Amino acid sequence: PLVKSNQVSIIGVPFNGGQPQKGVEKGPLRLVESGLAEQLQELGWQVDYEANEHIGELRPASDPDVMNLKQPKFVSAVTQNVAHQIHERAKQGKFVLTLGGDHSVALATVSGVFGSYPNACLVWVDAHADINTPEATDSGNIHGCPLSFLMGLSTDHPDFQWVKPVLKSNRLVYIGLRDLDSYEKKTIKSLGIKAFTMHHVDKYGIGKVVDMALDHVNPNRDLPIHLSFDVDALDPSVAPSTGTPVRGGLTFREGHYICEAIAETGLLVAADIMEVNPALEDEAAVAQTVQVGCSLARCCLGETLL
Ligand code: 5AB
Ligand code: MN
Ligand code: MN
Ligand code: MN
Repeated sequence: PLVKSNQVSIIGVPFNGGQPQKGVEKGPLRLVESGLAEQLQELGWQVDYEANEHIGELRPASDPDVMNLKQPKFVSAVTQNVAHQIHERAKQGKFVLTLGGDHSVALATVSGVFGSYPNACLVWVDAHADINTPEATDSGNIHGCPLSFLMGLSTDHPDFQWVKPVLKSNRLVYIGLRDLDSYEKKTIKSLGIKAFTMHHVDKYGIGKVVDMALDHVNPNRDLPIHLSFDVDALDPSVAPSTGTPVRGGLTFREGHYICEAIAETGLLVAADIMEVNPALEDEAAVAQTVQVGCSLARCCLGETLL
């Protein structure tokens, strides 16, 4: 395995500034309170946990929209900060497990992980493509934009000059897409980004889809892998407590299979579990979503490998 230790660094990012709904900042603590760290210890990992409970203090007094984007200074300050933290942990040879928080936090995870592993590839599991530019976004919510910054498609926004274009189009693959904006469709086609939508999951089955996805971004199975898992990739019946649910998603097993199969390569160096929102739906739905988040994380760390 590429991770040089049995150490996992859990990075909690209690942040909601990339979208309008309150509650997603409570995701990391709920995942940890439900026993995630202990569960990983039981799998043989040495676990440390950084809660980042004070990142809310990075909110500036005034944060008007800039180039359509909402709360750009808050998102930028938090993600730049956490990017450094993640880079440090990855450099120490630790597996980095980031708990969101909304998906704008991927600005931090991908910047930090690719800072340590420049030849890494990114598997993005999501109902959405999260590749809007400031010009293209209709919502202005930055959780729908991180990949455009990370790929260098948005270079002129004053608040995100720190984000380096670390991600090449042939090192990104999507699984689970089913709700794309027209600009996103055009971009995926024109850049030739490999995308396995739910249509492809139905057509080929999840086993073949993961094989094909890895064949594309990691043909010789020798590059580090970063998995960014937005729980809205799962069907809302599986993960109801999330801000932007879309019907027709991955089943419980399909979601877990992705994590298991990638863990099995021995190349996984970082995983993000994003967009769990404990303030949405009833308490049973929240408990279900939190449990699914924990079990996806455990699968990333080898739970189901023999
Ligand atoms: B998520 C939408 N494309 O830009 C936009 O949940 C949705 O991190 C973005 O995948 C969803 O607002 C962002 C309509
Ligand atoms: Mn997302
Ligand atoms: Mn999504
Ligand atoms: Mn979402």
